[in-house]
Amino acid sequence: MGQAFRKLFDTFFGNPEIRVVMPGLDNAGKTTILYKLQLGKVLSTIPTVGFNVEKVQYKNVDFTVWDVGGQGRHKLRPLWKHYFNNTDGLIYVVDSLDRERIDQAKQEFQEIINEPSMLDNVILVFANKQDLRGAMTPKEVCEGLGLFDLRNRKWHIQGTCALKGDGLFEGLDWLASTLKERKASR
Ligand SMILES: Nc1nc2c(ncn2[C@@H]2O[C@H](COP(=O)(O)OP(=O)(O)O)[C@@H](O)[C@H]2O)c(=O)[nH]1
Ligand SMILES: [Mg+2]
Repeated sequence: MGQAFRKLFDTFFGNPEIRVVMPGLDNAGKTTILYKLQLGKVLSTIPTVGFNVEKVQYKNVDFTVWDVGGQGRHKLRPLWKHYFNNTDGLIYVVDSLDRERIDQAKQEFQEIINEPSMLDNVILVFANKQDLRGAMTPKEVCEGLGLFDLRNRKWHIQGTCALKGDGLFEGLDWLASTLKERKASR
């Protein structure tokens, strides 16, 4: 699996640097995804109390992952805002089984994509935990996040099962080719 991802990155994400941020509520499956990609060593840092950041770097591709929402979100937000600067792609990870927190997931998502530095970003949503009975379908997650209402944004949703790795490749493939197209048209 890791080899397939590395090959994808080699083929699609050319130079210069590509920066991808992957926020989401806790328990969405972000850390699982990061390890599943097997791109390299996952470096974990805690720049401040209650704020855990994980990073993986593979050649010129840089992934940064952290939890949003929950307690202290207003206090922490200014700390992670700078992670959005100079990013090329946003991957927002949702626990599709967590119907109770879909509104909170939406609120965070909408705030993130409306950050001034994120307005030009390509948006990939992973509707994760599709293997679980009772999980929201990708379409339901779309509705839950308000994706259908977005105007002038390039977005895509992908159902995934991070535990098995299902859907991750397809989603990243979309992200890679979309970024490539965009680069070519500029
Ligand atoms: N059934 C199932 N469980 C998952 C999936 N992805 C993650 N998990 C589980 O969900 C929990 C939270 O995952 P984690 O990666 O730590 O979430 P994070 O807080 O977003 O980093 C863990 O127990 C994972 O094993 C999935 O696709 N299916
Ligand atoms: Mg985690």
